[in-house]
Amino acid sequence: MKIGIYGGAFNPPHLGHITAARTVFGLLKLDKLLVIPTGHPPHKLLPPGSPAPEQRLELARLAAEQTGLGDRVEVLDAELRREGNSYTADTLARLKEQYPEDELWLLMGTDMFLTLQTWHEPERIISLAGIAAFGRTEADMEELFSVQRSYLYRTYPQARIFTLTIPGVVEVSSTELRERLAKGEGGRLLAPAVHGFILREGLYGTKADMKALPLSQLRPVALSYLSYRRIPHVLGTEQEAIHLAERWGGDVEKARRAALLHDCTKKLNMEEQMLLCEQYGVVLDELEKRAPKLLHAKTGAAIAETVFGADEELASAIRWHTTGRAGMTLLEKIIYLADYMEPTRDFPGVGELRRVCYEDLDAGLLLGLEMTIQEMKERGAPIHTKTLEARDALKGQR
Ligand code: DGI
Ligand code: FE
Ligand code: FE
Repeated sequence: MKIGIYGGAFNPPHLGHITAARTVFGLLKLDKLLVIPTGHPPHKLLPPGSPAPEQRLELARLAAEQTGLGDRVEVLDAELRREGNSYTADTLARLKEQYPEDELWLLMGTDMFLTLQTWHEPERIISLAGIAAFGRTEADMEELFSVQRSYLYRTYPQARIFTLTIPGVVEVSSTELRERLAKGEGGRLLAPAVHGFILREGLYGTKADMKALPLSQLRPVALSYLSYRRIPHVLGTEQEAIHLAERWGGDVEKARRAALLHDCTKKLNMEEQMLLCEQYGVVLDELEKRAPKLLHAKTGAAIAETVFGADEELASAIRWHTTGRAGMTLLEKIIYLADYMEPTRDFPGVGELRRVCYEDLDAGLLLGLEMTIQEMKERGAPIHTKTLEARDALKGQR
């Protein structure tokens, strides 16, 4: 196996880190990437709003997930739990013990690469791992990298070095980024989910009011609750909800908010869902106790209300987005259908459903409900009574 090792303060992890990790992973054809956030230097007094070790770990995990590498990327918390920084040479030696048969590659940016000979035991580092250095511009590469490369090859003949330019990598220091975040800027230099976590936790001097977030902040915050693969679905639902609300005279802003939050508890497991139900007094019916997929609509509505200050109309659109119910409000219909047929959905009949929804909303809703009922029958899954009632009520109207 070829294993990449990417250490750093990641305080916070930004788009530059994510792009570099993904690019080096692809070009070196790595099999695995270990991300290692370093410990807090004990001599440094941390400014207020500095993340605690658990928060830095979560930031690194969220950022690692955004590389899209799935379970090929892993965040190690060993260094973070240690007091102060550890030497890279020691970290590599430990990893070499753990992976004796594997090829290790140490990832680093320009500044680190250019000062490698001044690190603790550079020779040991170079004997344990190849060096994968990335720069942001051609100038980094040609004028600086080549000189350093020849120097290292001369000094450490066993060195393996791979240098590359990553165009489009953002040029920002973490210090500057933290200053910008404190002023309410800099979000565009972060993956949205990472930015959302920072806002949620009020890190780096951000002071977002969770109960009154503007859409530009609600979006990253909402995305920070999702698994990486669900993000396109939720953004698609927002887009479809805008379109449907415009078509049928709904409240576009509310539709967007509901869409962004509709699956905010989806990644929680049954136990976590049940805990939320207890906490927020969510009452479950018999089927919901057995079908965990149905639970997230109710817990999502509770979170929208209590954490994000959603009103009853908005919360109710989230509450009924999975099953539907008889006598749905316009917003409930919009969210139910946007969730079902947003652009990233792909199943037989979705094209027809989209067409009908923009021609006759209730006809679209009836079609959506009937398709769900049919699918549940085929899967042999119990059908929620609310779904049957919703269909019957619509049929009775027509
Ligand atoms: O959360 P999403 O995946 O975006 O979509 P959703 O909230 O509509 O959830 C869909 C899931 O819920 C899908 O796996 C099927 C399940 N589901 C929907 N209606 C019923 C149902 N499961 C049962 N057992 N009975 C239903 O009536
Ligand atoms: Fe859902
Ligand atoms: Fe959904």
